[in-house]
Amino acid sequence: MRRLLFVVFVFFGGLSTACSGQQTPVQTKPIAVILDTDMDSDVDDVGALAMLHTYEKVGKVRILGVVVTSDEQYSATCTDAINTYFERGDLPIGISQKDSLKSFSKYTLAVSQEFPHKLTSSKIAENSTSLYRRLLAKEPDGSVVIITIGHLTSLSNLLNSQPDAISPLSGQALVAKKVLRWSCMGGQFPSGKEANFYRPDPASTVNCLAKWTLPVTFAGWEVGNQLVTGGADFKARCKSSSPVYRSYELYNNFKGRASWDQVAVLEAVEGVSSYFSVVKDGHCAVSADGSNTWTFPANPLHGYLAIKFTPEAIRNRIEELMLGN
Ligand SMILES: [Ca+2]
Repeated sequence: MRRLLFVVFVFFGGLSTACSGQQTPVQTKPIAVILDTDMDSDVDDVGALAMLHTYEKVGKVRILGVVVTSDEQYSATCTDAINTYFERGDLPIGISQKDSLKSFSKYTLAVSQEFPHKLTSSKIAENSTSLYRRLLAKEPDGSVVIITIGHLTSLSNLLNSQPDAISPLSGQALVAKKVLRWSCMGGQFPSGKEANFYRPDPASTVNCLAKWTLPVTFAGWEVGNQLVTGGADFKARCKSSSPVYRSYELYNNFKGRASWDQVAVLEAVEGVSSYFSVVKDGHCAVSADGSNTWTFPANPLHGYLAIKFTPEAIRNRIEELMLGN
């Protein structure tokens, strides 16, 4: 469940001007992607992962692995089952924690039980820091796109990591060398308090933003919240044998859900394209409690998304990609 504790809209006297002139670069080879997900309480993570698999099938993406940042007991096995359904059961999965796991998701246990996969338990999955480092170390410099659609504990741990047998570089240096950019579902813009930033680990958000030295685009809560997907139309078009279908069925029986996480994937792969504009006139400042504000001075590396095209067109595009037919 996503809760918005409070919403404080701060208007900077015309300073938050959307820049609409950005062009999506011509893509010549698949984008190497690491997805960092909290696939547990909400279901949009399922839609986002399905989108990535669809992109991979058409050659737009090469998924390197999935980081599961969650304390949900069946989050990693559910992720493995979805990957397996999309014929990528070979994808490595890293987890943020093995202890104090809980079972609170409406769909991860059922998907884990009903769909084949190899990972038998979260407890035997690789540590997320190790996986991040291993995947980054073997990729070409400046090539990897990180997409976070959950809280930032694993990314923060990566940035804090020290040289090891995998790489002589610190986590921060390894990221600076190997990563191209970060697409982050998090925050509310221009100001607010959003779950990925404040719950359960706001210090990780502060740390990530302090140590991030590359381009980052924020898909704020207010964008995906306008884009409800996974409803009755989706049910009619999705294969009932799909774990995506099953997850949305179990979550709320196809009443639909906001597409917070799918927006980050859409932007990460297709760029700003015709769907969004990017506000670039400030930077995202995060407080210790995880609340955030878009403020001066401008940091050219920071931007946040605003809807430019019609929400209906974006919804349709997201659902097409979620279907993966
Ligand atoms: Ca999520």
